[in-house]
Amino acid sequence: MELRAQIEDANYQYHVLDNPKLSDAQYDALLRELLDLESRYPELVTPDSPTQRVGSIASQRFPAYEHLRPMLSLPNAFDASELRAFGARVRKLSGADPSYIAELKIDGLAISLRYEEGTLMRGGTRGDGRVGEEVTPNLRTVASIPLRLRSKSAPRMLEARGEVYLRKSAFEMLNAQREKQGAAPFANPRNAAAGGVRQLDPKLTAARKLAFFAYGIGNVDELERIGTQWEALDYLRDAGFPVNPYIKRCRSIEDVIAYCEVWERKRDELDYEIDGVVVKVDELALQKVLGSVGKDPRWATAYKFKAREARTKLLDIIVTVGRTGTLNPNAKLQPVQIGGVTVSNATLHNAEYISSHDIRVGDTVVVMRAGDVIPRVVGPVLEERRGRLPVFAMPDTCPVCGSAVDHPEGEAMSRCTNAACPAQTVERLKHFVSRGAMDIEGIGDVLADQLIELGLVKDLSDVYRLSDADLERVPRTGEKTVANLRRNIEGSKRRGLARVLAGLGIRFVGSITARALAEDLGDMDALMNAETEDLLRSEGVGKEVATSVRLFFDQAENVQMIERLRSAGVDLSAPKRKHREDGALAGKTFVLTGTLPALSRDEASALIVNAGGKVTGSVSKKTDYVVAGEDPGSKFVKARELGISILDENAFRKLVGT
Ligand code: 3BD
Repeated sequence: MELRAQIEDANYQYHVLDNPKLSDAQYDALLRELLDLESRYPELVTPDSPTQRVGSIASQRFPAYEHLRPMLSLPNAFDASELRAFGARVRKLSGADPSYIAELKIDGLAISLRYEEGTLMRGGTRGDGRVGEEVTPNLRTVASIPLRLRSKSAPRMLEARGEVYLRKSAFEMLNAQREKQGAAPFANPRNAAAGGVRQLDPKLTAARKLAFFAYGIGNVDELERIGTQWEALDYLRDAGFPVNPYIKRCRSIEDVIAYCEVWERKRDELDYEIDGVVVKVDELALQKVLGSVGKDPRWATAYKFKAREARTKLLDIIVTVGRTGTLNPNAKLQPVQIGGVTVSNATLHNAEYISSHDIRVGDTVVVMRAGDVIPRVVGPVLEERRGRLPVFAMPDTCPVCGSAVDHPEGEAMSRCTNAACPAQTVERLKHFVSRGAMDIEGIGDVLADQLIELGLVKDLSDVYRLSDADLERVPRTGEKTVANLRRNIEGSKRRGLARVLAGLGIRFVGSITARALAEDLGDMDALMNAETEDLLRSEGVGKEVATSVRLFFDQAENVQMIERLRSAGVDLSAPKRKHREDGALAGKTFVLTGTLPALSRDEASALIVNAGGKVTGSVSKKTDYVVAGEDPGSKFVKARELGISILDENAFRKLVGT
């Protein structure tokens, strides 16, 4: 369309060439004409229309929203010492040693909501803090924003403040949908939320499924009743606003620092992005005493989490082979610091990911390291690409064994077709001997590599056929090491069916599912002969799991390998689950998360099962207790959200009576 092209040209001349050909007024006139056209003929609106640029034209699209009181800014603190300096200044200026409120800093979009006599009348974005854009119809589509206050006696006027955000799960779905429609994916949930709030058509805002957390009051008529930030949050909660559940009252700056450390570690367990912690002096009277410098309050600060992204050069792409034969492309990077860790390797997921993101060796790439997960390449920085770089192609033979590579239609991963591929065998072996499975101390990564390389282990059962002479062939294994290994290998034969099953590496069968199957079926023969329907009766076994188990035992090589395990003397039986209805934990369901100080996961499970309880893998409304140790994961968060009892090791021991 002519008009669109004209505007885009003007944009390009202005922003890219730095050489505007149109005056601002001429540009605005063209844009207004296009906006008018598009509002009359919405079918003409395309994702690449200049009207879809968020921000550039926002000021003429929405009326002004004047905040009742200015929305302040937040000064930043980047580490513990800056937080201590903030605390020291607060103490010095106020002459008090106050309490603080620590809040998660939601990575969304700040807004104000105005309620008159309890009804939402207007809502707007922060803008410059004094005036923003009025986007009331859009904000009304946010399900968690109350349209009417729930308080019995509504104030004449209330301005609530908070953050509109998009859940990570909703963001993933939105992007998947956009990709299907051929639209460019959003870079992060915040951009998607900001774009959503500024849609011309509120139906499009509604479709984004935005959410809201309230964190403050701009103005309320009977403010005298509220003396602290804590009470303000209570007031907002009672009025029907969602308030973040992890907000904490801290007695000292050291408590605040501990809170920041915890959440910097656990931020990935939340279903929404946070980029820091907001620290506020609790007492409103003290806030007044401290006052502001310009827009910066002296009574609040934002602790900013360390960046988790960095740019560096992609030196090479190396393909490795995983336990199930998947070909995994890995990025070799120019080493770079991310969040205090040096990163020189990152995953590139699969060939499709590399091509759809147009990632090439030689590019400057953005690398992200989130929590404990493997660093990943987010994408190339195209502006920094120099010259022509080669497009990556997945090898069509296995880089380890040279066998053909299969890439099933509709699947992301390419696979080596050779089940005996040494790369797969070594990964399977490492899994088999690991702590959650046969737990053979002494066979670590190095020895496992050597056993495969020397051809001493070809399938898992060979572990039990290693002679002393075999073991002595391995470099750096002396007499004593061999004797120790012997003992550990012998000892592992008595672990029982659940551990063997977990060690086989059957797709979808982890240690908890393996235990359920082992105990329900009793021994390996029953398991190998079981129909899918028999398997489905076990806790945590659905169609996908049952099919995968059946598939494994339908393969002759697997059955032969198990027969060899049996003849080597490996115990393939399990104590049948006794129904201990009189047990102390009869009928109770447990979930384990994190590392307990003294009990292993299996020991804790055994205690539960012996007392008549059940252990499952995921938290739901049916869970009675979550036993949480050091570094608990998302299960802990879920349990808190559902209000399920959380036990530490001591409380757990008391409950089971040990
Ligand atoms: C949050 C100010 C004060 C009332 C000023 C202390 C700067 C965005 O979860 N409290 C929060 C959050 C943001 C806040 C305050 N509490 N200000 C807060 C905030 N729990 N994100 N912000 N803001 C909101 C901002 N936004 C855009 C551009 C510049 N500044």
